[in-house]
Amino acid sequence: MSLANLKLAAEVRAILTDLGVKAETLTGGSLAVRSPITGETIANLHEISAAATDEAIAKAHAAFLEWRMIPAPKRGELIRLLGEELRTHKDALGKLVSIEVGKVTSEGLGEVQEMIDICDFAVGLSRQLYGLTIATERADHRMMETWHPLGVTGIISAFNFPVAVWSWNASLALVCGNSIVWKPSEKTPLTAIATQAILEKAIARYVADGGVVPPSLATLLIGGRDVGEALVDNAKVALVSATGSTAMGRKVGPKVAARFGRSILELGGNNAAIVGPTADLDITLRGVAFSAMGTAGQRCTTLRRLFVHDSVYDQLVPGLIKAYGSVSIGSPLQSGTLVGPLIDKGAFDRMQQALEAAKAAGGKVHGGERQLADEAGDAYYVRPALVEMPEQSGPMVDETFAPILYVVKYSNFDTALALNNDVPQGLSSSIFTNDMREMEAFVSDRGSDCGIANVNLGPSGAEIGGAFGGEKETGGGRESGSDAWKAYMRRATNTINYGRTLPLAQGVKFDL
Ligand code: UN1
Repeated sequence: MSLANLKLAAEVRAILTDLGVKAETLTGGSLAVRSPITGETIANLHEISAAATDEAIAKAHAAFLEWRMIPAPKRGELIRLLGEELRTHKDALGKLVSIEVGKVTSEGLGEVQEMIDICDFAVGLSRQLYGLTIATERADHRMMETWHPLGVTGIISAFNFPVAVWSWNASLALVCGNSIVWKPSEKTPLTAIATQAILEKAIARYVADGGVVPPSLATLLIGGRDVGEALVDNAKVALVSATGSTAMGRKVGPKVAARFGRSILELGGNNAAIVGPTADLDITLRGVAFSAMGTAGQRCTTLRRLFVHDSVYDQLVPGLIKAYGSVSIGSPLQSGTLVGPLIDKGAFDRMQQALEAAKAAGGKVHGGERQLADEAGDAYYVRPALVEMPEQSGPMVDETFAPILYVVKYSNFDTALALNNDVPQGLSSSIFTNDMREMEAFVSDRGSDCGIANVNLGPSGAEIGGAFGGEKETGGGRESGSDAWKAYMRRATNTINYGRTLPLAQGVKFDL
């Protein structure tokens, strides 16, 4: 079907009203929401003010004081129901992700699956918020570590994973006994409204089953930058978990730190892969293609830099250029499409600027041209670009949120490893090799300096079970699996004397 014939606004209305969202929510407001598939406006939402944000946070804090008293496994039951509701509404929410972000169908559904997975994880976690028992130096004493709910958790999410990243934070925060306040990207508020409606269904079932949920346990704030700022500055928000650009993190991090709040920052990535002489080139080609072109290059984990050993360069790179030339680009709703649109004109302009800068730095550009402009003038489809670079320089050391893969030839493994690390960002990385020494060196202390380091797969598409995040300008935060939950709780060390004397630590005497 041609892009012009899609009835996206009507589809969006149908999906949201089916989820219980009132029709008037979607019209008459100041925030115009567009679909990158056609560029058309699909809703006009009402925005909340900064003053109303502070009121909402005060209510969220009151909710926290009650929710923290509910036993953790019972809090987990709410997340179990959320996972069930997400399963029920997976197709609808996945489609909305496709319409609002431009993800191809399987990636839209994959995003919802990621939400379901983290709910399952968080349900198990609700019985595993373990603390240690620690050996003490004093007789008849016991020392232990306990974990307690922290407070209001503020979630600032980006357009590219508009709901999965919320779910990583929300499911953990709620299980940990916190209330949540969510400021989604202004580019993707509809998926947030849908998700909130799905959460409200879970809450209604929980309450019908006899559970207690304080009002304002989970608040959605649709608004602009002033709303985000109010959230960041409000001392009642104990933890701000923010996903977005490094420029955003540079503002948010110091502001939260200045009031001694906590933050989890998940910022830019400039992810690389190394292809060694022994690499399985079939797996490499597939792994590179998915992680560099998938999601139209708009994942934090997208592969942006590729270092190819000179002995396999001529076997791999022509095949990649061919894949770039033939990959199917178009409506993400159409089956068979692998690359959907960029989010907006700004993303397209930044991509073109980066390609010009790459040419100026001696790069040979394959692809990168605009597509389908005659069908939809306000939508920005591009052929992904592969750029052969003489060395790592120019725009290659910056993150451009678009499908550009810079390729550099290398001859020495240590040089490639140094290049992998020689950028300001440190999110994800990978190596394709069957050489055990290269593989182990890459994941060792002297290897990749990123939060994610993979072997024989690309840097994108992580599962929820591991901690997600990265170093340096990526911000240092960790979300999702492993022990990332600890950032959502406060830790106390308790020492208990069950004896009849008072021995002091370090042998100190204080005899009255
Ligand atoms: C992001 O791009 O912000 O690892 C998150 C991945 C996804 C999450 C990406 N599971 O690519």
